Amino acid sequence: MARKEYVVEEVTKMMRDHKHIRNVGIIAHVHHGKTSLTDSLLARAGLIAKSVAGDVLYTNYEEIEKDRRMTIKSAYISFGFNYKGEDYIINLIDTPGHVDFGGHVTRSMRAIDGVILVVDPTEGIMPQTETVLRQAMKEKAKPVLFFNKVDRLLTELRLTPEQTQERLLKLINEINQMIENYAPEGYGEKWKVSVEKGSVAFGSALRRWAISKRIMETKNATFKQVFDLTAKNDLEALQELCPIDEATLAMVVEHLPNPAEAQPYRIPQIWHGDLNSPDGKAMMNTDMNAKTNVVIFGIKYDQQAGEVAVGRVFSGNAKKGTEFHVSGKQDVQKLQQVGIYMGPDRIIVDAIPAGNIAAFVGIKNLSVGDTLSEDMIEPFEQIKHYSQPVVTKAIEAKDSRDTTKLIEALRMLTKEDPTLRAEINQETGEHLISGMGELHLEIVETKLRDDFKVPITTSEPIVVYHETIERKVGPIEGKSPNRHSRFFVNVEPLPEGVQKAIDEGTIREGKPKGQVAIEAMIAAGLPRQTAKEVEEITNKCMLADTTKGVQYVNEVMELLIDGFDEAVKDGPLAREKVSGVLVSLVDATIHEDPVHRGPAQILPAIKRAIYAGLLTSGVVLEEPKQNFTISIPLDYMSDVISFLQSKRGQIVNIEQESGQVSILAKMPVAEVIKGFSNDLRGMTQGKAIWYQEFAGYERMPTELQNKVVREIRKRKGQPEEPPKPEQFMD
Ligand SMILES: Nc1nc2c(ncn2[C@@H]2O[C@H](COP(=O)(O)OP(=O)(O)OP(=O)(O)O)[C@@H](O)[C@H]2O)c(=O)[nH]1
Ligand SMILES: [Mg+2]
Repeated sequence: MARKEYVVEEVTKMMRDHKHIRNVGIIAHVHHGKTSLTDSLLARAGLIAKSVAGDVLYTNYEEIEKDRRMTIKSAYISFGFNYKGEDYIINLIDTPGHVDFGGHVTRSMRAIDGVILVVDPTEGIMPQTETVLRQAMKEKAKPVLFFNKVDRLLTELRLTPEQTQERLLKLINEINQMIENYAPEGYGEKWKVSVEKGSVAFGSALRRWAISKRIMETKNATFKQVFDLTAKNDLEALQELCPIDEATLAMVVEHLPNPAEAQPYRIPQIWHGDLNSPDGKAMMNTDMNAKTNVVIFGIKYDQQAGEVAVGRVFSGNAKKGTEFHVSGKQDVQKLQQVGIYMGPDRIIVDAIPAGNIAAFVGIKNLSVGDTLSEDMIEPFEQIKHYSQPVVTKAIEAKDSRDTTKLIEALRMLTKEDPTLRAEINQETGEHLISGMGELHLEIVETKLRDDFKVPITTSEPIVVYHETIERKVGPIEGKSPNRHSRFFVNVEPLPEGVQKAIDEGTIREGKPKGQVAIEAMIAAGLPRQTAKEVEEITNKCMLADTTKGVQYVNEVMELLIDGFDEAVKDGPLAREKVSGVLVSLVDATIHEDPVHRGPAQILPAIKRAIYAGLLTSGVVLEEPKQNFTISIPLDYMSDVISFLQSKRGQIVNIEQESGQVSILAKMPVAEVIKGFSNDLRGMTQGKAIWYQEFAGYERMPTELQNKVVREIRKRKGQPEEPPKPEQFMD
């Protein structure tokens, strides 16, 4: 039997034994060595040869990942191993580190109970280190720490043993500080990592060694020996003394919880149904003999099977023929197949019991975050992505006969990756794709060309702006085309705290459901009365109905919501999305005859009122910003700072350490999407290393706004002059 089949057999045998299961994610800043570390675990399971671990980068199996030497998607792999004489299985997720693919990390955190946080101590704690750790904490996934590339401290930085120890201890303190800050209440202290407890390991995934409490105890290894062997460059002896798989697995087995330990505290965090109901109890107890409940956290397209969903089974036993409701919907669908992932391959198995991660085939129209349940249960909390699309490109099939193929490909890609958006510009008919950054879109273009075989042309990148207001106005009137119905609205900025709560997912978009939703709005700073009146939340905008006793308001509410949704998706200034606005309906007269108050009357009426309100208040554009952390030799500092300032950058911090400078600057995305990288590389002779991450939206300088608005309008086939409020008021 091939090794892989043997591993599958081992895994399926073990899947019912909760104590011996670990669901683990590997997370880190880009390139800190997650995939290299994954290799060492796969080598232990016999899936790859020990001699090539750290080189083959098995979970980077897509062509595009090999070409670019980076991970761009999460890879799932289940394998068995023996530790201290007992058999275990790990359902492992190797996540990408680049910020453009951060959505994969967010989604994966739903599936796992613990993480290995990988940190390269030469670079230290980088922006993504903090972001991914925070996401793990939010889903109550417990961390252990792996310092990778420790060889660099010794051979590149040539640190003495004392300096090495000092640097590592300082980093451990900083990470524990972050754990304390971000851990769910009651877990800060418990989840701190420590060398003495054995939840920290130091090593090199590339050179296949690591030292930890376990290695010190079982092999009598010391740091001194590690230093001596590194100095002698005796890698073989080092690997023999400090086996990396043993060090890593010991942390995973000893410190990360098994599913039966984790589910009792994770379920209340991610599922808000009744914990005392039969399904609630089943999930709290990881009961594999109860009804089956699953959360889908990934969708993949497969040549043979089509749409394959990847999910975590929280209770029951998922098998062929199980009938599922999707996210609380009435109708049921039959599961056709379950399987486990082994990196690129999906292997069909008979059943997947509670506490494991599995692949599901045959349930149609699933989206990431959906709940599959045998009973109709309250769906799991939405999976909230933190970043927002900031760059758009227009995209066209070179041959118009490929247009249908292009649309289908985009549909699949946006399903797989909910952080990618694809839209059609109704005026110009062009397809627009929006993503987290340039790399994100570049990967999509490559996939369209290479995987879907659609030759395409694309535009230059375009920035995604928002429209918002800074003062309250109203009541402003909007009339229906037949003039029989009128709506009066106030528009005002939505309080900061409320916007933040929507960003963070504590307030959910859509129609607020129940007292919990109202309390969340109040806690975020919305007055109690307003919170009770909110009818809809879209694009970080709210519609509240403050009217009392106005006839027929309830009858037309669904239409008002549709009109509001349309208005905020397509703002009046530049037809960009409106963000951060509270629209309150304060009065209305509505025609008594339903024939005269259909969609053709009500939608334009409420839209006109909202547009007139926004324009009267003075709509402003907000532009996306990114924080850049740029590391350069000291000599280039003043040139780089002037360059950043010439691009409207704001220098936030400058740190110096042994001839290197690290500059933190907040940059407008508009200034960095064209030629910025080449310029920065050129002026530093290729010595600059930088990372960027989303830093939110900020108001554009007034002197630039006018020009930008005209450019956007022109591009969208609109008259260049933005409309006046009166145009919507007559
Ligand atoms: N010196 C040294 N280099 C390492 C070590 N581990 C990994 N690398 C190198 O670091 C680079 C990134 O390694 P990966 O394992 O791909 O890192 P990653 O975190 O998976 O990267 P992304 O998934 O793209 O974020 C590769 O060139 C590796 O060879 C190590 O222990 N020492
Ligand atoms: Mg990787």
